[in-house]
Amino acid sequence: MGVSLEQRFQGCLCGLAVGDALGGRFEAQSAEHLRQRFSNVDSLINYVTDEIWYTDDTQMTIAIAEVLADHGEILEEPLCAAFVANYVPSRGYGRGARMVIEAMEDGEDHRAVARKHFPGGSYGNGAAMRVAPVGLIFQGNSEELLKQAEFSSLPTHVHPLGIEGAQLIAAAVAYVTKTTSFDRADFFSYLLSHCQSEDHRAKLAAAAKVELVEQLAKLGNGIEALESVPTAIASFALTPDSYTETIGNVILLGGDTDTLAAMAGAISGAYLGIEGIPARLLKHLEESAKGRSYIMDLAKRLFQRHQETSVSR
Ligand code: RVK
Ligand code: MG
Ligand code: MG
Repeated sequence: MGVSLEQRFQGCLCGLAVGDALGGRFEAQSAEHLRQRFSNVDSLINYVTDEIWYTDDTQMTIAIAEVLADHGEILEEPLCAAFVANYVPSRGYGRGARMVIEAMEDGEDHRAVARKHFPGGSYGNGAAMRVAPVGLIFQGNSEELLKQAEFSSLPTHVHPLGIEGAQLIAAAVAYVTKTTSFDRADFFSYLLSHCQSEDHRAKLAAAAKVELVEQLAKLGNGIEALESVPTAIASFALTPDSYTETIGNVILLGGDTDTLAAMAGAISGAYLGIEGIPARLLKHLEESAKGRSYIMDLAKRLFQRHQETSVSR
């Protein structure tokens, strides 16, 4: 396919940001409403004629990518500092995530907040939506990938199902980053081998059976990791050669559209590379202080870090 590793790093981060920003326009809308507005994915993509702004998904991904580019691994203190430095609440955060980051900001015991704000901690998709850079950096080492994905989750998501959602997205990104010719059966068997719980295993097994766009909806469109991670993975596996179909098909499911498209877009971008994202979509991604150019540059820094450290791993 001739896609360089650096292009895949850029495709992953930009694919995530564009999916998040486009999906963010339709967050919490119903599938019925979206289907009335847009007859197909093309009409949804053509709808983008002005600047699109990303949400917390990209903002927290930027924080993780910054830590990995600077340190080559997830370190708790720099990660919490990066979450705080990148925190703009108006971008839209999960209720629990907001409480934890504000505790970090105020120097309170944020670990206790993360353990207690929901029973057993959060199983929201907030750890999965931001984990893609871990998949890029640790693509060559499954054990380290699972550990680092967990470390990247823990500040806000201590529930095992939230952590596992992040591990599965990191594994999906790692797999496709190393793949030139997509093999659906091998992809799902690789991911199933990374499952820890019966819940995620059953959901992923259902995702592996999805062969038509119409079957995606039954996997879920919710804010919980279990209701969105398998859906995003299945959407990519349905249309591995099309970034727009991969993000468009999950946006048209309604619900947690920004996060579904962020996760699906990260996987698709890591497989197809930056050239796989239509230039007219990328051009409309916000060009703020940490907008398109910053994200492209961050992907380069991440790539350089990977090249330096992969030799020693
Ligand atoms: C606004 C019961 C639980 C739970 C538990 C539910 C942004 C809660 C992004 C909670 C993403 C929600 C999303 C999200 C990411 C989680 N018991 N309910 N143990 N654990 N929930 O607050 O970062 O959009 O309803 O930790 O995972 O675009 O409010 O945040 O769509 O899941 O938020 O979990 O959210 P949080 P998050
Ligand atoms: Mg969001
Ligand atoms: Mg969301």
